[in-house]
Amino acid sequence: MKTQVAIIGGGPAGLMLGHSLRAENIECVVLERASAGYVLGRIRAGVLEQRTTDLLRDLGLDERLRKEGIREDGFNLAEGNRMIRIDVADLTGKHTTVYGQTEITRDLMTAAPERGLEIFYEVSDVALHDIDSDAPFVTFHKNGTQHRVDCRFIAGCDGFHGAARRAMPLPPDQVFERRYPFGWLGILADVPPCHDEIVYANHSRGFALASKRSHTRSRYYIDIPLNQKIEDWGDERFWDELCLRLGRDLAASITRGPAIEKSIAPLRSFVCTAMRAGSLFLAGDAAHIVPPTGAKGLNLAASDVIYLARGLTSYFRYGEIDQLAAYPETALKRVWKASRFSASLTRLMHHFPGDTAFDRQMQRAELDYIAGSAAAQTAIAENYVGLPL
Ligand code: RFL
Ligand code: PHB
Repeated sequence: MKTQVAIIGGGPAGLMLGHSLRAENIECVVLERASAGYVLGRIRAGVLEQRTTDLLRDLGLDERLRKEGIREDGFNLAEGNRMIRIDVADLTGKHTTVYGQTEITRDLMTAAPERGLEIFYEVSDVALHDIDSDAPFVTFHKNGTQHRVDCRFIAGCDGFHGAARRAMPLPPDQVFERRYPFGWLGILADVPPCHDEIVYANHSRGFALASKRSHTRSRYYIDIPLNQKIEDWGDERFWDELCLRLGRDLAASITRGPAIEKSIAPLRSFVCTAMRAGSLFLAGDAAHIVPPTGAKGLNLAASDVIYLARGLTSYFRYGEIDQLAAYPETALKRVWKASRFSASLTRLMHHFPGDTAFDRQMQRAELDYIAGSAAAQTAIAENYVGLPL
């Protein structure tokens, strides 16, 4: 088959890009390794920056988001029994929205047929060819048959473990990485949230996060060492530990219930500054990973998509390559700032093995400073709500 843009990966980045291109009448196909059900079963992001919800509004894909998304005007940093509220709305004039990544993905999948966005699920052996030329192509298998997609550009939206980045020549000086010595153990439970806004907690026992998906569905995380497994964490052990880490007052508001999902996500900061090689462009987690502290990953995927769709539109509509050529530089500015914010919030709210009493005092002093400084709170709020494009 022949198309203008072959998109590899049908997660949020691939689907948002596909819809953005179809809105400009650009032909594209999406190739996704997993089944639609599997993609929807992955519980991940929950907090959307205003720029991300604006993108979905501009695409006319926010009907359910407007009804079911929960507006959040602030969030909290907790330490022991003290809570520092960051009044995001007051400090920035903007807000975030709680709406699950699963729900966005479902909305984008549902609207695909009516917008002429073709998605091939359960494809295997995706391989990229001739990316150095103006006529690259992608091959893949589906139901035992090999297919070939000829195109002008390939968009690698296939996440951190995908095929696209591996198809690029990657000099070591274009890869930047930090691995963290812990992961987040997350559970989803059909119980009312313990607080009406998100709480990030730094307790002497470790990190905890209280979030939600709706007024009746909670999402909680604690950090655990990388050598621990899900089987080590029965529901009751998780709830006990969460209550200890969130402090007395929040613990009193926690409703326990069976976990309907439980997973571990290792934390990593990763930036591949080669976001383009010839006719191949990377977007979303394929190009960068941030630790989830600060909720930037999905939002960065959305901003990449906005920049990349603009560049591709300018190329296909006016034959201009400049905006597309500037994509890596433009996108990376935002990526590095979000990486900095996520890494610094991770440092502030977690205990690292080997931390000394001095390191602990530094965290306390920083939290004290934030508690008493409108300037510090503004800096956090503007990063959390999303820096301008
Ligand atoms: P995805 O979601 O990984 O999608 C990539 C898709 O590509 C497919 N794929 C392939 N398809 C074809 N051929 C191949 N060879 C392929 N290899 C892979 C995969 O099956 C998949 O469907 O990347 P994308 O689209 O770039 O989206 C990125 C986001 O998923 C990610 O950044 C966020 O989930 C990060 N994140 C959060 N981001 C936020 O903005 N706010 C949050 O509150 C937030 N919370 C989180 C998070 C990530 C977490 N984990 C699990 C890492 C919380 C957690 C716990
Ligand atoms: C979530 O609701 O899953 C969530 C919220 C905030 C984060 C990360 C994840 O920083």
